[in-house]
Amino acid sequence: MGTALIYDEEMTKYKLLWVDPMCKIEVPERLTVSHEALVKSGLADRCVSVPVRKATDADILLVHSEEYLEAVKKTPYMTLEELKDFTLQYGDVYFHPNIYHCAMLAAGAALQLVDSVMTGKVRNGMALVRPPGHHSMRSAANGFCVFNNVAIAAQYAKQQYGVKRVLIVDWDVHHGQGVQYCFEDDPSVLYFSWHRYEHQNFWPKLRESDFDSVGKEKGAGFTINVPWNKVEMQNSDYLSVFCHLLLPVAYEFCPDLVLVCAGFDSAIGDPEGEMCATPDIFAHLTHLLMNLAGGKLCAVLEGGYNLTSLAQSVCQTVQTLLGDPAPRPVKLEGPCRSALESLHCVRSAHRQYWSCLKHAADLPTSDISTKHLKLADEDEYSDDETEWPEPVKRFAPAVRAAVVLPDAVACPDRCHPFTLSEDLDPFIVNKLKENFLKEADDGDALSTLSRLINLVERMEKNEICSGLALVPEISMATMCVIQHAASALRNRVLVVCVGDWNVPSQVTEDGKTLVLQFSNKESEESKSRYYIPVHLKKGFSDVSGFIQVVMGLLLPLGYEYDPSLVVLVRMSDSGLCDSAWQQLTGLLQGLAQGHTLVLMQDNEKECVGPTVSSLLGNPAPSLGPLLAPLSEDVESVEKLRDRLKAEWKLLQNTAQDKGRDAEDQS
Ligand code: Q9C
Ligand code: ZN
Repeated sequence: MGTALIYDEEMTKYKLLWVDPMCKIEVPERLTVSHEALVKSGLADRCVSVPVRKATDADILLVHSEEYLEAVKKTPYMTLEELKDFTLQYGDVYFHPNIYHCAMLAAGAALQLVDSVMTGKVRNGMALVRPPGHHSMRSAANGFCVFNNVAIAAQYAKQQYGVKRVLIVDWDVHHGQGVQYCFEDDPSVLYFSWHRYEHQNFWPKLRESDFDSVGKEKGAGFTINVPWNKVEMQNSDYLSVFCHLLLPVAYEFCPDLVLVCAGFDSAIGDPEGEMCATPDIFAHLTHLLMNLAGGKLCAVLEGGYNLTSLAQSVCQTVQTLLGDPAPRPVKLEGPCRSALESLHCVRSAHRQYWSCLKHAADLPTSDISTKHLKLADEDEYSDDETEWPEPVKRFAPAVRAAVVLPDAVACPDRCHPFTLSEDLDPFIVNKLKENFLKEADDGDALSTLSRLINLVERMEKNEICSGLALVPEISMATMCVIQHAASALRNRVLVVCVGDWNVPSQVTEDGKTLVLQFSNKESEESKSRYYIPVHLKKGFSDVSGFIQVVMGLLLPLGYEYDPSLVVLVRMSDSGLCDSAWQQLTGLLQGLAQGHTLVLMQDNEKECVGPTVSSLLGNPAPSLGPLLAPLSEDVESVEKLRDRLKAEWKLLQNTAQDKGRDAEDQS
């Protein structure tokens, strides 16, 4: 199952023919540099190249009016003066004799992408298109957009394939008001957008881009707007919104298809956005969406006006769609105060619509000013003052998943049966014997532990991406791996334990190991920053409680801790269903460059297949629309978040979390 790449040089063949400072940034090179970067990096070659097609009139009419289509159809025959005049009736857009043709190809490209994904020709894909689409409305061009490519694609998917629920994630830095208008009363399309807003001072300056526009009638709750009221938002601001808002809601919604309005003007260096998120963040945003809808994800280019930042961001997105492990996230701090205020407002505006947000703090309106404030005019942004390091080259190790299995268990397809590549250092063997095998001088156990140590070392060298081991004594194996990785290799290790294991206190003393444990027993409150036990009332039979912990606690902690190895421990009889386990496994691979080592008790053989599938990068099966988590669980998780949020900044999700007189007043 591959990744489609849709591109046609034809879409570079229109440009601004007169002087207009508003439109000069929308240039043909946006497409050529993006495509060339994909070719140069070898990514284009790894994709399935799908040709564009022209959208039909019927396709366009899924979203636009007949009058508007007929009007645009005349533009190829207009003189320069007529084009200028025609342009004047719309905002921030320009026409050209060839733009109608390109706009038909852009919409058609989005439809080809939907066809390729829905028919199973590919798993996911990206369409590089011009003109962009998300600002165009039923009867109006706007913001460089002529036809609303993604809105058309969503309607088409519903009509052509009977898709019941579509999630549209608009990570472009502008509000895709055209998409919002198209679906505001439609509960089958969940539209999420974050956008530079600055209390309604930033284009398109609409009242309805604010957090309290949530959709209308049956569609109430299915429009989610996150206004950025300051510029210079960073990676952690974006990730916070994903973990504490978009992902929980998206999992509850349970889409059959995910469409991304993939604009990269939300990346650093962009003259429009003036944000500070680095191109590698798009690897994570993409990865975090790839286990929804059985992996069916279509990304369609929207904005992006700094050619360097744009090309890098496109590459990060496509490389992630191809399944290569995401890079370690760059410079994660806590979210800034303004981002927290926005997050707080959106969560509370939506708490009546989504059970995962029911517990979100009610908005104390007096505290947060989101009113329309007039800002002082600022100097023009100069993008050549902004610098950022080029993203590190990502590469997928030759071995994606290595397995250490007892002889009686067959090695699953596409896995690498792990054998010792070299004899272990006798010093290590002695230590193993001393620390773990004192009593029984068990040859089998020694061989298993030696293989585990060697596996960890080869993951550290990035020769192997992930691993799975079925072990006779899981506590011993876990301790052995942790000790070696944290002490000998001096790495940070995130241990996620599903089930009851008595975690020895020395493990979490020095900060080299962070343990998050889903335990069936209610335990005493932990005092350690590095040992986090979570107890769910009904164990794992309540999948929504589990997902709530994964999104709201585990992922933020994991991202902030930034481990170089994730050890995922599954005790026997955990009771967690396969699909939830696979979601967990899949999502965790966004951390530590995909270096996940799964340890399972040897009586969990049935779980080998599903686990390996996730380690190989296959999307996890969807969990079905989620119900409300138990209120006791919600409360206990909230208590935990409260205890930890001072030390783990990515756990913050309300305006109060920052404190009143904290450093960040800017
Ligand atoms: N400072 C897209 O990103 N406003 N469209 C330009 C110049 C229009 C953006 C103002 C921005 C349109 C798809
Ligand atoms: Zn944009």
